Amino acid sequence: MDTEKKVIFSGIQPSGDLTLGNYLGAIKNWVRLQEDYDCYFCVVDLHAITVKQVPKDLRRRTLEVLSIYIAAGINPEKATLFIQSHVPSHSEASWLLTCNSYIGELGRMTQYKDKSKKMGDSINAGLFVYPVLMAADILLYNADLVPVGKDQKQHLELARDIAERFNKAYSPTFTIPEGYIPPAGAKIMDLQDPTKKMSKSTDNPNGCILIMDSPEVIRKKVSRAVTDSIGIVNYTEDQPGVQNLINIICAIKNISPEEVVKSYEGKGYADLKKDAAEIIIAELSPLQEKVKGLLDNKEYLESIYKKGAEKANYISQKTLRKMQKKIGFIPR
Ligand code: ATP
Ligand code: LTN
Repeated sequence: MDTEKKVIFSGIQPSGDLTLGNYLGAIKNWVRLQEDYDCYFCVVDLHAITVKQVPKDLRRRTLEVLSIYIAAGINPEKATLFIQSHVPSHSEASWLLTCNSYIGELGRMTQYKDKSKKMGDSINAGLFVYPVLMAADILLYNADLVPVGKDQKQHLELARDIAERFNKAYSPTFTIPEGYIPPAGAKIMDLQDPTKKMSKSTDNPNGCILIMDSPEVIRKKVSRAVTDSIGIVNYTEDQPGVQNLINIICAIKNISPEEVVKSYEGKGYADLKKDAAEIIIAELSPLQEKVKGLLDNKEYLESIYKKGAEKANYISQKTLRKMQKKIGFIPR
């Protein structure tokens, strides 16, 4: 029975075209974990509007993210796939938790600091309370495990703190979630600046491989990836560009960095890049075909997200009602 399984919750923002980082840091691991857990995978559109979105692009990307989940191998018959804005308890719980969060702890979040630096004077308040909404997502389902890339570790720790605080202030309500950060692929770096995370909201499109990039574009981007002048394929911090390419290969092929390094003895960066590009293409091409097919079948997608929202509404409402009751609201 599903109810005996531990629960997983995770999500991706439809705030830009998804990258190889999103795929290797998050989605690919969800596919591995889905058999053993009761999974909720959400398209977090409420999070996406912390950055200005063009309405028609947001609509297109929301369905594209959902299609990518399915095309990558998430089974909609087993996992619950839904769109965050279809489940009002996320916004409601988020407010309740906002009143149990501190300005100090939110101000320490590096994602907030980085993004607000970029935005200058017009930082919206959503960006500040973003991690509280993320905590609500996770806690409403009493998730045991949250598979995310390394950049989300701090947000996850905050979600744990908020949960513990609420449990202590009232009475045990939430499961304290654990993070699952993959061994390889936890942080895929920008190909043009391997000290920076590969991100869908990057200024330099050449640094970023998109899940939907064509083989030609992938070959071009990988061949131009920044490396170094050492010239030997090694897995060290001193060669962050090469290390990144090795990490990508490891995450896709499920092998260790040592194995990759060994197979390039006596070879150079050109060979590594050529092979990395072909490995990425072989992984993404079948997925891209499936995404295109799914996007042509809006009725099917609708049936999935409607069914998902029904289940998510049912489960999350139960937790929300508990929270409201403990806080002292009159039951409706
Ligand atoms: P943005 O750049 O718009 O802030 P993002 O590309 O970081 O977004 P999110 O929607 O915030 O994407 O993240 C979705 C998931 O993908 C998270 O689990 C995140 O940790 C993971 N992820 C994002 N970028 C990378 C990366 N470069 N390497 C590994 N995992 C990543
Ligand atoms: N903040 C996450 C996206 C996200 C998420 C979540 C991830 C929103 N809610 C709940 C895991 C669980 C990010 O990757 N930027």
